[in-house]
Amino acid sequence: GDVFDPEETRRRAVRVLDGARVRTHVLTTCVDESDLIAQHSPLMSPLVWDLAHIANQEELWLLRAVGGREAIRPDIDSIYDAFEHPRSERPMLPLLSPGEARGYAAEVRGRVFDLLEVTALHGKPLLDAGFAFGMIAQHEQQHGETMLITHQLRSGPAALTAPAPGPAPADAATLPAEVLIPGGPFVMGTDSEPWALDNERPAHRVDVPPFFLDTVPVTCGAYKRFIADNGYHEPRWWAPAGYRMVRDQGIEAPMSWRRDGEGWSRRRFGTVEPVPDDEPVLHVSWYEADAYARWAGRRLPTEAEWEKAARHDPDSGRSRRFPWGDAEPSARLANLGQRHLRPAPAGSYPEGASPQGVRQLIGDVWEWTASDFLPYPGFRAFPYREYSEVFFGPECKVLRGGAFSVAEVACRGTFRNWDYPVRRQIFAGFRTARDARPATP
Ligand code: AVJ
Ligand code: FE
Repeated sequence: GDVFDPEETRRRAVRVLDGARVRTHVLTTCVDESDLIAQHSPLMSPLVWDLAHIANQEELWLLRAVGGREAIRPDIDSIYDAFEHPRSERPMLPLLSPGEARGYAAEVRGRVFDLLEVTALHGKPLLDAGFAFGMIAQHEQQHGETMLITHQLRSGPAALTAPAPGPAPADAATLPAEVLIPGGPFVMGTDSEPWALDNERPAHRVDVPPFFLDTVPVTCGAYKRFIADNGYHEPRWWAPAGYRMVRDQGIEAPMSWRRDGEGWSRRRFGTVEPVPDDEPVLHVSWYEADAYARWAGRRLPTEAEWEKAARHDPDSGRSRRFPWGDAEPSARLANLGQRHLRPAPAGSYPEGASPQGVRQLIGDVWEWTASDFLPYPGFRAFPYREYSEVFFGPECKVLRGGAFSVAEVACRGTFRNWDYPVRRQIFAGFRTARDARPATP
């Protein structure tokens, strides 16, 4: 890898912390104060809770844990501890007002930049290669995504704007439906990515049998055929708990879709539009993704299959950081960073394709995998059990690849996201796979 350069790491820390704060600012100033303290959905916190929680985590980890500084606001720690209060109850807490929360966040950030200048970025695991600063930038950006979900669920006129992604490239219509990922071992996870979080570690070899993977994510057009084929009413396609969920809740389509004459429309960020056939499907639960795949005669890829397709370079035998290689993402390679408020058409980003030609593995939509969220062999919780470890088990399914809503600092080929299989408000879609070897009779 690169020789570690502390000055370059400091500049990068400033850049990613600034970038996160610019986004937080956009998400918390585009609506008025009453919208910041309102609860737009029982699934989400008031936006002003996220804002002060971002600042409180930054104070806890950077000023107190790294810097050894005395607490600025020890009195509010429990209000902003995500494990003490479920989201639905957060509006009733004695929250900081929007003005107080902004002032607190600015105060913490000013002291963090002072600390960054005088802190050696090595010697302690929290400081190595500036890890804690990278972790806190990723945390703020993860809450940026959470706040974007709140904006999607909020009713009322549009508050956010962004240009639409470009049309699909000319070859999108002629891409093969699936590609073969040859069998064999690859290195999953990482020991070398300096800001990788605990659940991405350690690197370990995994043998993956050959399989076929969809070239692009499943589109709204394809998903409409599943709906039209009565897919939501055929129990044979569904995990039993998933079928109970869709029947009990009367679910007939992805979240935010509405029947519109013969077709479908959807509400997104305060506007209503026809559902575009060529866009990756969004706002489906794991149960819906799993049922669609079975209907299509296929299955969801495992997490190891997904990562092998996204990282393994057959020429060198190495696992790379991204499908296109080791270079940082850019606007030509992937739809990340809330540059757009939607996924790009299926087949977009040919320059970001994997060696086998799989497109849009990074960005656009989170991709549900078949896998439970489990620790890698040799996992060690770091720096706190509540980031990953308390979620390990069969209750959570892994999502990979990031979405248009995900910041570049919080996205890489090893990054693991997870959620409950009923969850629909997240920016999740999927692609399907099948075994390359015929099943033995
Ligand atoms: C990794 C997205 C599941 O938002 O629940 C934010 C990230 N952890 N604050 C979440 C997180 C603590 C986490 N996810
Ligand atoms: Fe958090």
